[in-house]
Amino acid sequence: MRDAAPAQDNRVHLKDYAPAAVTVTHVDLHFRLDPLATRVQARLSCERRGPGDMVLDGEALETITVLVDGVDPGDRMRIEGDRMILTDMPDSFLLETEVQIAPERNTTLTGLYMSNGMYCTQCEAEGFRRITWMLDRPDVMATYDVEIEADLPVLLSNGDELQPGSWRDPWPKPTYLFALVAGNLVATSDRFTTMDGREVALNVWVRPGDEGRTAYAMDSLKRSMAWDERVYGRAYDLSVFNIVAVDDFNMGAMENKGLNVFNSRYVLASPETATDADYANIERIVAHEYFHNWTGNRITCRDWFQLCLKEGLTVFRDQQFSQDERGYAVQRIGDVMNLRARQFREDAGPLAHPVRPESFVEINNFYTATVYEKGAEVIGMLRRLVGDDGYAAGVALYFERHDGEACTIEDWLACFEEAGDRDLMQFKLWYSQAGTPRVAVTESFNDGTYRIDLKQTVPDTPGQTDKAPMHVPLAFGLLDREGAEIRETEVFELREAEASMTFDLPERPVLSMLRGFSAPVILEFEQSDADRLTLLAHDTAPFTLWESGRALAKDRLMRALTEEAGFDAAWLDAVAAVTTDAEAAPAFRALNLSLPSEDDLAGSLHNAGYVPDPDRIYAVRRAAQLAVAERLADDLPALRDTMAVPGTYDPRAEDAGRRSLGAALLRLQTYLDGGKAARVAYDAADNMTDRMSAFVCLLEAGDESVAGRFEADWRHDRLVMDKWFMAQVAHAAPRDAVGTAERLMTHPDFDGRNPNRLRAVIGGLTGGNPAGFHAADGSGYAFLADWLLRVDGANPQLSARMSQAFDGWTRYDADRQALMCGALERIAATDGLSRDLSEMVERMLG
Ligand code: B3K
Ligand code: ZN
Repeated sequence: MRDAAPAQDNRVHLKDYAPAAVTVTHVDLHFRLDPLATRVQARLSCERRGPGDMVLDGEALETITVLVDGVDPGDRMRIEGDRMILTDMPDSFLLETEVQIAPERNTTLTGLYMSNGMYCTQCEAEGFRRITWMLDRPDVMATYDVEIEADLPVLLSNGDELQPGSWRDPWPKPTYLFALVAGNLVATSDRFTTMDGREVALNVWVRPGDEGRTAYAMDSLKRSMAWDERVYGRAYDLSVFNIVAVDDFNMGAMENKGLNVFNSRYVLASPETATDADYANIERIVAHEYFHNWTGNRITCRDWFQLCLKEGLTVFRDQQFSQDERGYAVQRIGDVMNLRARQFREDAGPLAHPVRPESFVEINNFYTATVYEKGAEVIGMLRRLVGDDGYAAGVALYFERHDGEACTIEDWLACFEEAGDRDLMQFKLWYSQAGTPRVAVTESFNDGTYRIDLKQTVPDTPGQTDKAPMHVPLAFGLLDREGAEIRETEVFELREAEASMTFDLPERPVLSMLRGFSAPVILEFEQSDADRLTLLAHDTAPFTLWESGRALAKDRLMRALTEEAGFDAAWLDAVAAVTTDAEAAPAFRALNLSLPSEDDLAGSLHNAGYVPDPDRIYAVRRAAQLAVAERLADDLPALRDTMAVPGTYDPRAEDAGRRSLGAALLRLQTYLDGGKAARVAYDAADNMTDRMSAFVCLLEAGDESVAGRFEADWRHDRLVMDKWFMAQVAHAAPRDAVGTAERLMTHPDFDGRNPNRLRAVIGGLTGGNPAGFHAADGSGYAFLADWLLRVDGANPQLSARMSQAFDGWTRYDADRQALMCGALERIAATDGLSRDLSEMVERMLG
């Protein structure tokens, strides 16, 4: 695949894809584990598929032997940097290699590494080449036999266990799904019987002492397995499914065949240590990784440009699962909030890229909100266009036709064109055109004719201008002035740059547009307050109902920021009405109370032609919260009482919803009483959700002792302490945020090598405290740049990921731009920068 790229260009291009000349059909691996001198013997069964050399990948390997069919290949083998080139190979041969690696010295957390005395692997995207010589590319799918030799009680790999330490994976898989775990681990075990009657042993492996916190992960796994059978007709296909919790992990989790490796924060939960949000994340991520078994593992990606084929689809599936398990409305609203916060931001800045990128320097930089979350929205649009039956038929055809293959987006779409009998040519632009389309909506009513005019534009993004109109499914409905629905949801397919719809009606209706957030677009629609209030009170579609309240709030905040307008009684009354509406679900009422974030407001101001001032955004947002608190003052104590959840803690969505509204009300109360109620709540809390809610209120209220008390109670627990580190930075007053982060990094429990801990402090600042990060003196930027450089040598994936905090730099005033640009240039000028971080910095500098 790389051979076709010009020699001096380190970019990989989609257009250069070519299948390997020689492929590997079976892999035999023997590991003799040792922290500094692990020996890996590999026997690769190789078969020619076309003319040319065999080019294997290897990184940081000490090569001991290379044999072809048992003999030294002599000058038919050469090693050039990270590649081994074998020339004049026969049509079929056995390649045997032995290498030595040092997992303990591997700080990158890819390949084989050690975490707390445990051996573990992370091979996606290109980590396998750090274990042994191999064709480390997803279109080479092989069966594996693995033997592990080590003086450790638990030795795990993919597939079924033949005898202790010996594993066979009968399903052909690419290298990135390989996994090995060895250590002193204990399992929580259970069983699942598949719909075709096969018994599957389920294990959640953790370090001794953590076994009391695995129940929810196991329960989530069983529900995921049942859901995939019920909804997609997909059953599990091995005799065992293992999940392992690892403390040092670069991301959330990894779907290795039959052996999922998880960041321990997405496995371990008990009521005392985990919040409702943690439980929801565990459920979602366990489901996501499990669902990959079909969408990703059985059918994988031909090349890394097709990453959204597995990730967009699997996110879509985990979102469907969470909707079924937790309720559609709240889940969908949460998913859209997340999409807007992360993907819309990405799409609006220098890192914008298509759902299927066309080139990369380091593929790990493309595990993005665009590939994942926008990729999932594209699947949702596809389903809306082909209908539920068309979607079911298309997916069934995909599984039937491509099982065991490495596929492309074209393969996927062809299934829907055939099964749904639709032309998806224009729809395919969603995969290639970056940027969030804008759809402007105007309406008019004349002589019994109601008319909606629609106009779409797709903004320029790096490397892309003059884009073609997209195929946008717009779900909408109409209400009459009293709020009764007069037209149920229908879908208008916007395909041109401009289009209109007309309706014969006795009076002007109220338009409920973009129901269910049917397309990932920015709607430019200046709807009247009266219409928004009607929708907020009566819309039958929960997403647009919430969105109307959101639009009212956003409008107030934007006017306060740009015109110094105050907060009017009509809006405050509307907020109060939803908050006190005993008929509405508490989780929904809590969502309605959460104002647009500081980052959202900064982006919106920038889009509207203003220069955002982070301090002012912080102050105005607080003023809005205070106004809401004052409006609700009389109701707050009684309302909070009604949200108390009786009985023992249960993470179920209904209880979590009550706790989330209770927490939102406590935040408002804290504005009025300076933390009095929060102090009582902190002392009374019998679960981590309530404790954290009160904790952040007290931090914001400036309580001087609560951090010390929290630390004394929880210092022994690393996952709880991550929350402690993060909350103090995120909820510090902006002027103290950088100082707090600096101070915490000298705390004895701070460990800059542990991604969770590092992300807690750095993310607490860059994501959690925007006004602090954007301190006018540039101290936040200097702090981030220093840390990125410090981390980059050890863990490039982590530094590259965290650097994204700089991607909004062009939004700000000239002084801040100069400071951020200076920080990026300082990074760029540093010698020995990783490929990962240098690509990110170059893209951000443009
Ligand atoms: N597939 C992995 C992500 C791998 C990231 C590599 N940098 C987790 C997931 O999406 O399920
Ligand atoms: Zn995934």
